[in-house]
Amino acid sequence: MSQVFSDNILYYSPGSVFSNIAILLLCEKGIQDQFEFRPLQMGVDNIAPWYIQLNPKGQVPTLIHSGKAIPDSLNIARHIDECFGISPVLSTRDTNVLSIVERWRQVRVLSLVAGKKTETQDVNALEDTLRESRQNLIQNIKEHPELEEQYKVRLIIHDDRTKILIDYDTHLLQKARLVSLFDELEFNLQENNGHLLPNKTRSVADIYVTGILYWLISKFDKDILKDTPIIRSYYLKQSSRPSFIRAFV
Ligand SMILES: N[C@@H](CCC(=O)N[C@@H](CS)C(=O)NCC(=O)O)C(=O)O
Repeated sequence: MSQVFSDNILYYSPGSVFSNIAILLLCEKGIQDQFEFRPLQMGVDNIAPWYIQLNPKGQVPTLIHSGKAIPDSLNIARHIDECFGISPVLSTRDTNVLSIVERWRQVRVLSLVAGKKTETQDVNALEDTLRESRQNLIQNIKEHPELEEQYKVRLIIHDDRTKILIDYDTHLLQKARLVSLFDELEFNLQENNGHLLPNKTRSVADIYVTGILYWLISKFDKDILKDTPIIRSYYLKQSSRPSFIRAFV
C-alpha cells in the first residue's frame, strides 16, 4: 500500500485485538462514519517508512484525525473522548479505570494462539521468518538513515514480539495472567452488581474488556466463558449493545 493523503483515517488490521478495540471505540462514540478504515498488510505496510513515521512501533491501530497521527488504542480513546465531547464519556483519565485497562492490556493474547504452546514444539520455521523480518528492519535503517530513531523503536517491539511467539515460559505466564484476570473479573462483577467499577459507570475499561473477550472467544476458545457465568452474562449484555453490533456484526 502506498500512502494516500486523507485527513481522517483508521489504519488497522482486520481481526487484530487492538484494531478491534479502536473500531469499538469509534462505534461507541458514534463517529465511525467520519473515518476511512484502511487495512494494512501486516509485515509489509506496518514497517514501511511512511507508516513508521506515523507510528514508530509499527503496530496497529493508528488513527489520523485532521491529519494528526495518534498511535496506540489508549491514546486514541483519550483523543476521541476529549475531541468528541459527545456522550458516552469514557473516563479515559480516571485512575481506577486505567488500572483495569492496563491489567487487560498486559495479557499478550498473541502468545495464547500463536506462541510456543509446549516445551517440545518446533518453532524453527517461525524463528527463521522472524530473523528475516529483523534483517529487513536493519536494511530499512540503512536505506532510511533519517528514520533510524523510529526504526530502533520498531526493533524493540519486534524483539518483544519474537519472545511472545517463541518462548514457552512466556506462553505459560500469559495463560496464568489470563486465569487470574478471569477470577478477578468474575469476583468484581459479582461485587459490583454486573459492572466493572463499584460506581457502576461505563468507561473505556468496558471497551477493552469486551474487545478482548470478543477476540478470545473468536480466536482462542469459543467456550472460554463456560465456567464463568457472571462474565458470560456481562459479555452477553455488552455484545448486544448497538456499538458492538455496528463494529462487529
Ligand atoms: N499498545 C498498543 C498495542 C498495539 C498492538 O499490540 N498491535 C498489534 C496488533 S493487536 C500489532 O500491530 N502487531 C503487529 C506487529 O507488531 O508486527 C495499543 O494498545 O494500540
